[in-house]
Amino acid sequence: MTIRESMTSFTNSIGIDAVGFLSMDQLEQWEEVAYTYLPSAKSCIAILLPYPLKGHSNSSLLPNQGRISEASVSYDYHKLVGADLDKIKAYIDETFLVKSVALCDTHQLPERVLSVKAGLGIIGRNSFLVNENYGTSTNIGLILTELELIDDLVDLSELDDLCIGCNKCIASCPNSAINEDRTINVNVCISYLTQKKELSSWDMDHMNRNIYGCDYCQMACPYTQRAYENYSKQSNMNLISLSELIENQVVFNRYHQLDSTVDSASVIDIDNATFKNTLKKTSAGWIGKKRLQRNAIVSLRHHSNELSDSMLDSLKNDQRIDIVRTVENTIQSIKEHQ
Ligand code: B12
Ligand code: SF4
Ligand code: SF4
Repeated sequence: MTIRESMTSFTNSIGIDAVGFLSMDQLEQWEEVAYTYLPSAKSCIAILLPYPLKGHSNSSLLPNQGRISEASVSYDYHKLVGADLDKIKAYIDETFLVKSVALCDTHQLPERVLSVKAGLGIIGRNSFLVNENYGTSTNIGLILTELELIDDLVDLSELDDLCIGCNKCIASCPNSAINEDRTINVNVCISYLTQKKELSSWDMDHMNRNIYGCDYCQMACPYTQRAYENYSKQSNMNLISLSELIENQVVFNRYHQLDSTVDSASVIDIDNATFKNTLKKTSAGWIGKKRLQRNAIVSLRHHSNELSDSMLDSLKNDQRIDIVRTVENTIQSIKEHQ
């Protein structure tokens, strides 16, 4: 058995079937960046962890509800991918007695580009890595290792362009953020807007009731839709609403996925302890309670009614200056649109 065969057999044994390998040469302009994480690196391993993306439409939102992207309402993917990477790293350390470093998201290597080079998919029009089996709904993890895995590397010229150019992702984007060259205009992407520290009035007007993240261009992709059908057949995920979680004091774990539709009030009113046991544990949690509450207030500007107006009124004298600013801006915007 070659080293690569033994690695693949191990990753399969822990439930990961999307795994690819790169030589350091293939990292091209990112090779030097990789050496800052592991100076003695000889190769790179990329893995994909799929997640369920059921899909929704904005019309299914009730008044006073907002949306947390389906990509972010499960247990924090940094921890899930991190746990799998740790198992692979331990296997390499113990079996081959060499050093490795595990990386997920928060580092300077471009995970999607490296996944393409490792043969795990292509870059779609929406800038996502599109994998044949899992579509766009995967999170990526990388391992830099001293292991030499240079045999049998992927020949990129032989890869089919899976993206069928249907442009459904482009049509689905409310802010026309998708460029022609398979990149996005980050400054108008809703996902970025919901993560920003400071929001302009334009930003708030264009967040489209999203409290964290955005899924439209993923949901539109036929590969992702097909992947959900396959995923849901085998999934042991437990869909639960935020209010159910709070009321029944359920301990949120990796098998829970929150309903992406959420009462804006339950986010605005959330206390520290509840936040810590619920949203903080999801992939949306890292932006913190204050920013999620701010975004929940922003979501109210799109559906003014008696309840949302009284909620805004009660927040006018809040102690937190940025909450008050968001409330004032939201009230102003509602007046202008009446
Ligand atoms: C910064 C960042 C963002 C920014 C900007 C994203 C962007 N599209 O530019 C913001 C905040 C907007 C964002 C949003 C989201 N993100 Co983000 N993000 C990142 C992060 C940290 C860095 C990306 C980056 O700038 N890389 C540098 C550039 C050079 O690489 P690139 O973005 O991949 O783009 C290049 C390629 O597309 C390449 N390219 C184009 N065509 C081709 C063809 C070939 C053959 C090749 C080789 C390359 C290539 O050209 C581009 C420019 O050089 C990565 C993690 C990481 N470390 O990579 C996650 C990551 C890309 N994000 C991810 C996710 C899940 C999201 C969100 C869904 C989160 C959410 N719930 O809303 C959204 C989706 C938005 C979208 N449509 O992409 C996943 C994507 C997984 C996947 N299957 O693609 C990643 C990989 C994190 C992870 N570990 O799972 N994100
Ligand atoms: S994540 Fe949302 S706003 Fe960003 S490019 Fe995709 S559809 Fe557009
Ligand atoms: S929706 Fe169509 S154009 Fe967009 S990434 Fe998927 S296959 Fe490509």
